[in-house]
Amino acid sequence: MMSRQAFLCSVGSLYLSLLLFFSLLMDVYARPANHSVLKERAGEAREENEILPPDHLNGVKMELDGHLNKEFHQEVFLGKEREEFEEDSQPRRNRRKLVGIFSKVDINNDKKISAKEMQRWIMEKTDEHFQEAVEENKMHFRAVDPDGDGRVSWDEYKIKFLASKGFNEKEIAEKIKNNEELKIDEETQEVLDNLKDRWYQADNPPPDLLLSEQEFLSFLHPEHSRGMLHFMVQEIVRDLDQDGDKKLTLSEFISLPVGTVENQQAQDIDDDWVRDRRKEFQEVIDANHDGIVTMEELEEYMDPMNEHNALNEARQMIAVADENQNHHLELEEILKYSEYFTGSKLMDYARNVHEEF
Ligand SMILES: [Ca+2]
Ligand SMILES: [Ca+2]
Ligand SMILES: [Ca+2]
Ligand SMILES: [Ca+2]
Repeated sequence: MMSRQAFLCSVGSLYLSLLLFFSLLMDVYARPANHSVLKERAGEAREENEILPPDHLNGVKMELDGHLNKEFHQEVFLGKEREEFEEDSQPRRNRRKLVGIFSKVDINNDKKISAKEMQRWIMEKTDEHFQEAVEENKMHFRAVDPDGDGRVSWDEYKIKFLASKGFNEKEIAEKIKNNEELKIDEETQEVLDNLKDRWYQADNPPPDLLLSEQEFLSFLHPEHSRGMLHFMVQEIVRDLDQDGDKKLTLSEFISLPVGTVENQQAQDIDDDWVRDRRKEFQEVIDANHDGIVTMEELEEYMDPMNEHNALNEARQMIAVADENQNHHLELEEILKYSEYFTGSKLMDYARNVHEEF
């Protein structure tokens, strides 16, 4: 078993050192508030070092650190176009894009979106995220396989990883070649151990610890490989499980570290955090509603290719904006709830609604 700290290490040593820093200062930030700060930093760190497995996976409902993916429904609604909505704050253009998406989702062209149509769309967008991951992986693989023989050894990866942590790449390579001891701090060592576990998991038989481009994709993006998805769920349960029975109760799923909430503002953020998690646990993740989330249930929940989940998600998305209660989404409803679907508001949604038709 790996300790909670060791698990956090897998997100990046930056996370851990900041956590330590905050606790030393007896800071008043609550966990979610803390987390957003840390996540930003982790994001920055990732840009510098894209060979590390990301915490956040587009189109997957939970992050590696056990947090719910807040952007999930926008990711599966917009697919690759999500970035365009983020960059482009012009309501007219966003509106036009949204109208375009609407007509693509509405396959039978009856001017309303059914749950089935939305489900099919979600599956399509999920695949889009995966194809993106495949493309990005080509790039990242080239970075770890400079000699281009299509195989990366654990040692080669380890050298790249340590170099990204500020170690001298040549020195480290030389020491590994000569089997000399590396002086690595405990924190970095824990991250390394965790990465090595994952490396073993991603390595298909025969276990030679050499990863091909395909295996490296499983290493960075476990969400599309059954075995890796299983491994990822084990890691998450290990982090949240308090009594070691490898299952999660509601209280394990919503518990906050003791003493992290010290002011009202932080308390409010935490209340939201707890409420969202309770709802997700009871209504979605615990599929048989027996009050316990098993690894199997969590794995089903996190599987991006699960059509049943996609249909659920489709129904939820429709329910949010279905003002006339016909279990379908009309264009007006989508435009009115643009912020929910795209993350950006359309101030003039009603004014020109019929312009395009
Ligand atoms: Ca339709
Ligand atoms: Ca438990
Ligand atoms: Ca259950
Ligand atoms: Ca409707």
